[in-house]
This record gives sequence, structure tokens and C-alpha cells, in this order.
Amino acid sequence: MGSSTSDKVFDALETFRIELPSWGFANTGTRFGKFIQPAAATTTEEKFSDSGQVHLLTGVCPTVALHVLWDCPEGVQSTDDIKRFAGRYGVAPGSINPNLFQDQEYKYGSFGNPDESVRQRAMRHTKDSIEIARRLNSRDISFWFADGSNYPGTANIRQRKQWFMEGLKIAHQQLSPDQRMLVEYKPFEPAFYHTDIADWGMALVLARAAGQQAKVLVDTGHHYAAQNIEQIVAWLLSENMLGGFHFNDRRYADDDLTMGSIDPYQVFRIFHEIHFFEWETGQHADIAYMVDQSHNLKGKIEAMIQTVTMAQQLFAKAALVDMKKLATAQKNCNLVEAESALQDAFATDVRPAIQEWRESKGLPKDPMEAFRQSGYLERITKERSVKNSHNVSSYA
Ligand code: LRH
Ligand code: MN
Repeated sequence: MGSSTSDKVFDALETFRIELPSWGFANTGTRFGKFIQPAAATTTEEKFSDSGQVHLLTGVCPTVALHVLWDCPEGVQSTDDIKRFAGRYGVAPGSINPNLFQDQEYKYGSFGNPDESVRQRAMRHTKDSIEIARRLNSRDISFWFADGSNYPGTANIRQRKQWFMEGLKIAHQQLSPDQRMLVEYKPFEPAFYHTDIADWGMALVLARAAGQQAKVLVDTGHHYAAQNIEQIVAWLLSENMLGGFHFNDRRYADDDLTMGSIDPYQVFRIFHEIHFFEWETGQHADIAYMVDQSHNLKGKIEAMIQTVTMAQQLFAKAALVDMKKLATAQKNCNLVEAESALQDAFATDVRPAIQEWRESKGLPKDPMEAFRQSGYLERITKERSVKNSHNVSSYA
């Protein structure tokens, strides 16, 4: 492999970090049931232990995203425990996700609920979540709202938009200067007629109105199949409104499958738009790369290792695009030349260079093999199987 290629791969991997979701280690399922795994994590400490294992083996996922109701059983009072877990397992608490969709009170919405007392309840949970982030030195508070309706005429869409404007403004006022709020959009599910924050444009309008520290979060599973996600990414970069990603993959809807398992070229095209933006503008894109997946069938830790190593591969491949050649071809409308600049990079096998980079960092060449040899899975299976056999932790 040309020296410049492995240099480019090394440079790309040097800064690439991706955050793991605590809920990716827990027993999750679909509305048609969940398949309990004896080794699954049910406690916050176990989720830190498992994400710590993945970081130990890959070296590139130093933070774990937390979902307040699932990981902070005592709310703000849980932060001391979480700091202890972070110290013990070598991963820091990452983005804090308020949960404004699980409680019965949110049947008709949270920030968009016609009942003011429910909107106030949602704001109290939001303020607690921002306080939890402050105490854990977490920079990002990541908002996703299930709010919407199931039948035409049942919701005043403009009124609900106004309540979201007001709610997100108040939330923004609670932020410390170094904190950010990320607004995640989703076209449908669990609402099946309208969702209040359904696409990137709605999220951008609300984030911009909330304040300077509000950005848009792109969950790759939250798009109609025909949507051009990398164009949305290019626009958000151009508007300086891209705050982060929830990576996963899908064949149909928000399937939350492992990243790059269905359409790796999709993720490559997204990473390309980011590298191209940074090359052309000289700016560093301040983006939180995060995973948001649920592993119903695959072993959860293996699925996470697969995801992290796939993310490294696709980020490194995208760093190989010859930007000069591409820009010239674009300017001259030399279509084949331009397209092949991406295809040549995507076709490059970067795995040998990635293994070299891992060795240069004292990391195992093959994290998956190292995990299988570690005995970690056997140990946690013994420790957790009894508890898991009669403890069905809720997800959906
Ligand atoms: C909603 C979503 C959101 C999370 C949840 C676990 O579909 O993507 O980011 O809160 O999944
Ligand atoms: Mn998500």
C-alpha cells in the first residue's frame, strides 16, 4: 500500500472517536418481543463495564451515551455513582439523553402536549437532564421527541410547533457556556400521522431559534429510503448547524441495525462530505460521532466491536479521496473522473493500515478476535445469566 495511503489512514484514525450507546448493551427488542441474552447489561455499571471493554480493545470509544431514565435511576443523585463507574471502567459519560417518551403522561406528547402541566413536567425532566450533564462534565444534551399524532385533524401542528419553540428556548437558557443541545429529527414512529420534529429542516428551524449552542443531530435511520442523507449533511455543514450523528443501518425503516451492514457506501458518502468540507474550508467540523443501535439478535458486545471497526474503515476510506482531482473534475464537469475519485477510495482495502495503526498504539490488531480470546463474555454470562433469566428490562 502506497506510503501516502497509510499516512492518510493513520491521520484519519488519529482523531476519529465514536461514542457508544449504553442501551446498545441492554436487552432490547421490537413490539413483537425481545430475545433475552444472558450476558446482556441491565445495570448502569454493567453498561459502563461493557463499553469499557470495547474501548479497551479498540481505543476509539472513550465515552458512553446515557439515557436518563434507563441509566440514572436516582436522577441527578445518580451522578456520583456514574463518576465512580467511569473511573472504574475507563470510559467517560458522554451525551445525556432526556427521556420524554416513556412515561404514561406523554401519551399526547411532551413539549407538544396540549396539557400545560405535562409540558411543565417535561421541562422539569429537561432541567434535571441538563444538571446531570453539568455534574458529569458532559458537553451534549441530546433531545429526541416522540411527539406527534396518529390521525388527521387530531393535532394543531402550528400550535405544537410554537410550544416546541418556547420549550427549546427555555432549555437553551439552562445550558452552561460549554454545553450544546442537539435536536434529533425523525419522520415517524411511534407517531404514524405526523411527528412534530419530522425532518432536518424542522430541527434546524427549532435549533436556530433556541440559540447559538443548539445544533441538529442526524440519525441515519430517521430518513425515508429515497432521501439523500449526505446532501442533508452537506447543507447542515454549510449552515454550521451539524452537531452530531446517530449511526446505524436499515433496510426499511428505523431498523437500528449495525452500521454499514446494509449500505456501507451510504456512510462513506456521509464521511466524504465531512472530509470534503474540512478540505475545502480548512475548518474543523465539530461533530459528535455516536452509535444508536439495538442488537436484538447479535451478541451485543460483538455487534459494538463490529460497528466501531466498520466506522473506522469507512472514515479512513473516505479520507483517501483525492480532493484536488475531485475538485478539478467537478469544476470541469468530468463526471466519470469525479465519481471514480470516490469509488477508488471506497474500493481501497484499508484494513492492513488500520491494523498497523492499532499496533502502533499498543492495541490488538483484531479487536474481535481479542474479545473472543479475553474470556470477558464467559465471565459476564456467568455473573448475569441468573439475573437476566427473570429480569426483563423494559425497552419497548
Ligand atoms: C429514537 C432514537 C433516539 C433515542 C432512541 C433510543 O428512534 O433514535 O435517538 O433516544 O432511539
Ligand atoms: Mn437516535
